[in-house]
Amino acid sequence: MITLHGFAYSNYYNIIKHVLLYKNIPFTESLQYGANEQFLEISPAGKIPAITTEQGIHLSESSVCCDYLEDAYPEEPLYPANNEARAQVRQIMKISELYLELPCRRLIPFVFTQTAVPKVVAEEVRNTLSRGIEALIHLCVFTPYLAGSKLTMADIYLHYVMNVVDGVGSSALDWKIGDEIEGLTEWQTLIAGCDIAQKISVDREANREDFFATMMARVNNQPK
Ligand SMILES: N[C@@H](CCC(=O)N[C@@H](CS)C(=O)NCC(=O)O)C(=O)O
Repeated sequence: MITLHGFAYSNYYNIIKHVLLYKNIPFTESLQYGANEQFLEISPAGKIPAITTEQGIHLSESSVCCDYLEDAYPEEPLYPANNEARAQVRQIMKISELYLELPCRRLIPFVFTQTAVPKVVAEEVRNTLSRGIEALIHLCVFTPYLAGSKLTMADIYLHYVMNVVDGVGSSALDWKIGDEIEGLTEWQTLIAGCDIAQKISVDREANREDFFATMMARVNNQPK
């Protein structure tokens, strides 16, 4: 059986978890907050999430894990069959990560410590986000899913990216980023309403306290 390593408060973890549940792939969850030598055997860059396959191979990087799961478990496909359409789905995923998720992540330390974001950082993040927003306006069709009438990996990916955009970016920059993309709010409601997203949201909330206690202990350099 596949093992999913990480913690339920992580949006990257939840991307993989959503794919596993959508494809009905049996898996177990192994709670892991990283930052220890042993975990590097599983995830060489120490990043959450990682999976261990049924064959005992460890894989990290969420988009790599997504592609592995699609290749190894092609039932309930999450990419279109056509090469160009597949690449377009991956394009949305890549843009979501590089130009929405990652710039918003730069703001996490400021939100976490409740300190003001330096102007130069806010400006840089805003500029990068603006490019991501323009790209998504150009690429997403919302009919009703991002790439057409069928749910794809891009829908799962962007849904969890938006956790960080809404939870960190919008509050730190005082900017409702999602509102810039027509159709995004309705799409978010659609995805958030599905059974899998609801279950993941419940599991995420259940992990909130432990996650923040672990992070605080780390910031204060104390064992938890
Ligand atoms: N590119 C990685 C990013 C994963 C990532 O940043 N995960 C966070 C948790 S949500 C993490 O491991 N943070 C701890 C660290 O960077 O040391 C992926 O797609 O899986």
